[in-house]
Amino acid sequence: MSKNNQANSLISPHTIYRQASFLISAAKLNQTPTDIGYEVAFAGRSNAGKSSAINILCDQKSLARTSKTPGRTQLLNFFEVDDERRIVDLPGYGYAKVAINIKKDWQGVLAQYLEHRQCLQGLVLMMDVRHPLKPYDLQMLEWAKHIQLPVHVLLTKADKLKRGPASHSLLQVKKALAEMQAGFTVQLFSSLKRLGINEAHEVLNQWYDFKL
Ligand SMILES: Nc1nc2c(ncn2[C@@H]2O[C@H](COP(=O)(O)OP(=O)(O)OP(=O)(O)O)[C@@H](O)[C@H]2O)c(=O)[nH]1
Ligand SMILES: [Mg+2]
Repeated sequence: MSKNNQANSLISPHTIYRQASFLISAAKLNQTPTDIGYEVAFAGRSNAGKSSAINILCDQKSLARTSKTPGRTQLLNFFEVDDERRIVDLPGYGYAKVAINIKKDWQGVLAQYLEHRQCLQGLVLMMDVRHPLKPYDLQMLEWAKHIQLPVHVLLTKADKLKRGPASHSLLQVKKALAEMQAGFTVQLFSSLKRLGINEAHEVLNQWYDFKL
């Protein structure tokens, strides 16, 4: 029985994602894996918690590199979940201190990847729960709508807010997404407290076409 058939019939989401392993880092599009199967990309402002979210969703400590220094992830980092399914950790956008030519370069690569990648099923967009919907986030959402790319927003670092303010932020983002009429979804998430893992797995499972 192939790995995928096993995944489809027996294994829980936690077990599937736990198998994820690093595949390749790409600085240019011609370094990316062959454009087949299913990919889900993780994007968001620098320091939003993208790499931490990938680690927690895959129940691994250091699959994706995390850092206190914003702008750490400077390449498209590919992780394989199984032979057909990949996670992509994208470089954070909106980090001012990166040299302008490097910044333009990445953003060009990022834009091309998002627009032209056939196997891309959806975008997990991370925003710090304390300050969501910054101009770059709005641009990303508008653009995803334009290219008809499904988006699921993780409001990260939810542990930094009490329940009331966190719910308020969630509602605010829900409203903004509803107004966009693109079917985008949102949830609270905390890598530190392991909050929102099942909800995020459900979205990933659908995008990866896992029938669990
Ligand atoms: N309190 C708290 N801190 C978090 C959480 N997730 C990430 N962090 C911290 O936020 C910082 C940035 O996390 P990363 O996961 O490296 O963020 P990133 O979006 O991948 O950053 P870049 O790759 O630099 O764009 C690190 O110091 C993490 O420890 C969380 O859920 N709660
Ligand atoms: Mg990162």
